Amino acid sequence: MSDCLFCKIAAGEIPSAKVYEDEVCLAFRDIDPQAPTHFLVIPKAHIGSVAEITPENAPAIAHIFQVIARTARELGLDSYRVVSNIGAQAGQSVPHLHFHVLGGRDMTWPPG
Ligand code: DGP
Repeated sequence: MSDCLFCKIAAGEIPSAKVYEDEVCLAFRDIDPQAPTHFLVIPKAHIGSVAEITPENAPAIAHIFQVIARTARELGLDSYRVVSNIGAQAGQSVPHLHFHVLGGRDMTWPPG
């Protein structure tokens, strides 16, 4: 999508602090980190949110979770949280599917 922030980051049109990249997805550090380690993993193809996961794009999502596990391990995390906000009420501010990966501090539950 031409006016999508994360599509532009995926295409390299807007710079990001990349921690992993392949043909399917990109992982980069969140601009407003909420934990000592906080990165986002996005599909390069535009998907609006978890609510738009389908049988057709599900292989990319499975791949992204493998990337999350491997990248978290490589960044030294052995305990971390994976979050995806869906819709404005849940706090989604960028309408391109992204998984937050947060670690390096104690977490509370339930999230606010
Ligand atoms: P959410 O609120 O769940 O949609 O998360 C969006 C996240 O994206 C938020 O934690 C801040 C981050 N973010 C927004 N704009 C940029 C940007 O231009 N670069 C980077 N690296 N992160 C961004």
